[in-house]
Amino acid sequence: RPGEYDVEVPDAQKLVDEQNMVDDNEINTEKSLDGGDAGGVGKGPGGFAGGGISMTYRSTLLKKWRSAPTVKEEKGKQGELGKPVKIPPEMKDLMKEKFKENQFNLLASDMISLNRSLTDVRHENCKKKLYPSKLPTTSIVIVFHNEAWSTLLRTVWSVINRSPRTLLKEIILVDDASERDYLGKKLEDYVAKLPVHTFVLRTEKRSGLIRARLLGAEHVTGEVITFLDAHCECTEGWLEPLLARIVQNRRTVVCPIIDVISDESFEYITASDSTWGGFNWKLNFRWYRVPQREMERRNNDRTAPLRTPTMAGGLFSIDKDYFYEIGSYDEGMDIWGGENLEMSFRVWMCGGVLEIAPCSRVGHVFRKSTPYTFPGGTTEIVNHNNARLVEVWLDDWKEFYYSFYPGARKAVAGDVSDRRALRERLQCKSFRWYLENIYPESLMPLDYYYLGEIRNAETETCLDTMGRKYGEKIGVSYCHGLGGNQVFAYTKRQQIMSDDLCLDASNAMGPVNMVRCHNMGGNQEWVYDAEDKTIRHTNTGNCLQRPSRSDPVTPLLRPCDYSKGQQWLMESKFKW
Ligand code: LR7
Ligand code: MN
Repeated sequence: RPGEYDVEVPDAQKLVDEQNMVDDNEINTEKSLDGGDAGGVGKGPGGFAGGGISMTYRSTLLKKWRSAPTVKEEKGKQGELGKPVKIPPEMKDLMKEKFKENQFNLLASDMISLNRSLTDVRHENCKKKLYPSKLPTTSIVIVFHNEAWSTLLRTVWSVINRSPRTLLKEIILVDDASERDYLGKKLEDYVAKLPVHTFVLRTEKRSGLIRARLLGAEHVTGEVITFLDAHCECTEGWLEPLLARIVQNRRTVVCPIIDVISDESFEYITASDSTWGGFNWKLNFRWYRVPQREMERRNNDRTAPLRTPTMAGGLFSIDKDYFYEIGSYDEGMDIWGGENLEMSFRVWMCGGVLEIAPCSRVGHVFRKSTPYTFPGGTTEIVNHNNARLVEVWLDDWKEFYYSFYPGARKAVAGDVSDRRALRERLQCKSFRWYLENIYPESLMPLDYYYLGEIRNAETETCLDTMGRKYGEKIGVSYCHGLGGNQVFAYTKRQQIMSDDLCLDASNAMGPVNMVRCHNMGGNQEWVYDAEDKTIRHTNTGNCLQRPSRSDPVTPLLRPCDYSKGQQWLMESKFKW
C-alpha cells in the first residue's frame, strides 16, 4: 500500500523469531537491533531519529526473559487461575448492595487473593519469544478516584509479581480526590512496605483522569511511562513486549491486548487478538475486526505487533521524553473521555506509531456504567472534551460529530490555541492523511458529497434511522432539524450512511434496510441524481419512494417514475 507508513521499520521480532530455535538463555546476534530504528516512521518532528531510548538500547543481546509462571495457585481460594467467583446464595443480597459502590461485584473481588494466580493466556509462540536483554526501565502510573481496595491493590500486586524487577522503576498511584478513608493513610502505610518502590500522590481537588495522569507523569523517574487503570491484572510476560517495541522505535506508543475481567464474577476472559481500535461518528472508541490488509502486513503472524488506528486509552507504554515531545495530554480535558482518541490521532498524525503488542495481555474490569460523579454533568464534560478533540484534530470531519450531536456544537471547547499551536509546531499531518493512510476503513468516509438530512419533496418528511438497529428497516419522520437519527452521508462510494449503517436493498421492491456498511458496493450502492432528485438503487435500478398511506413511516423501493414522491432533497436545514 502507498503511504509513508511503509517506510521500513525492520521488525525486531523477526530477528527474535530467527533466534527462537536456539535454546540458550542469552543469545548474541550480530544482527542485533542495530539500524532497526530509522527514526521510526517517516521523518518525525524534532529530528529525534534514533535518539533516546532506541539509541541507548541498540545493539543488544536477545534473551528469553522468563519461563516459569511467577504466581502459584493458592488452593481453596476463590478466583484462582482466573476462574469465576461463586457467591453462595445467602450472600446474594449483600452482593447486590456492594455492587453499587463501584459498579462491579466488589464482594467477589474482595474474596479473591490480591496475588491471585492466572493462567498464561498468551499465544504459544509468545512464550518462546526473545527480547533485548537490556530493556528500558518503566514507572507504572495508576490514577484512581474512589477505587476499591482489592481491585487497586490487585493491580499493584500483579505488576509487582509479573514484571521483571530490574525493569520496574517505581509504581506511582495518583489519588484523584477520593472520598474513602482506606485510600488515605492506610494506603500510604501499605504501599510503603511493598517490595517495589511505590508511593501515593494526591490531586488537590478532583481533577479528572487526564490531569491526574499528568501529575503522575511528572514524578516518573523511569525511562518509559506505563499507564494502567486501577482495576487491572497484568499477566505473565506482559511488560517485555511493550518495552521492546519502544526500543525498536521510541516513537511507538504501545498497548497490550486488553482482556476482560468480568464485572460480575471476576473471571479472566481472553479477548480476541484480531480486533483493533476504531471510533464512530459519536466519537465513541470501539473495537473492530482487524482488516485483511493489516493481517497481511504482519505476514499473518498473530503474535506480531498490530498497528491500530486508535487505542482504548487506559493501558499503554510510552517513552517518557516522547510523551512530552508529542504533547502529553490536553490539560483542558476534564474527568473522563476524549483523551484516548486525542492521543491516538496526535500520535499518528505527528509522526508516531500506535500499536497493540499481542504478546502482552492485561485484564481490565469492564463496567456497564460509571460508578463516580462527573461534576458539571456527564454529557457536558464528555462533549467538552470531544469538542476540544475535534476542534484541534478532525479538520472538516468534525462535522460528522457535530451533525450527530448538534447540541455539542455549543459545548464550549474553551481555548484550544495551545493545542493548535502544538499541531503546527510538530508539523502534524492532516486528518485526511490519517484517514487515507492509517484508517481507510474508518466510518468517517474519506470522500463524501453530502452530509445532512434527506427530505422527501412530496411528504416533507426526512429519512430517519428511528434509532433502529442492524438489519431493520429505514424509516421517515417529521424533519426535526436536530441531526442525530436524521443525518446521512452520501459518500463517493455511493453509500447512504448513518454512522456504521448503510441503506441496503436486496429485492427490487424493497424493503430498504439498514445494514452494517461493507464498503463493497453491491446492495449498498445508490446514485443520487442532483437534477431529477432521485435516489436510484444501482443493483435493482429502482428508486427510493415516499411511504404509502397505509404505512406512512416506511419508504419504498419502486420502478423510477420521476414523480414528486421519488424526489429527495439533500440540502441541510439544521437548527444550529
Ligand atoms: O475523575 C476521574 N479520576 C480518575 O482518576 C475519573 C476516573 N479516574 C480514574 C479511574 O479511577 C480509573 O482508574 O481513571 C481511570 C479510568 O477510568 P475508568 O476506569 O472509569 O475508565 P474506563 O475504563 O471506563 O474507560 C476507558 O476510557 C477512558 C476515557 O477517558 C480512559 O482512557 C480509560 O483509561 C479507559 N480504560 C481503558 O482503556 C481500559 C479498557 C477499556 C476499554 C475499551
Ligand atoms: Mn477502567
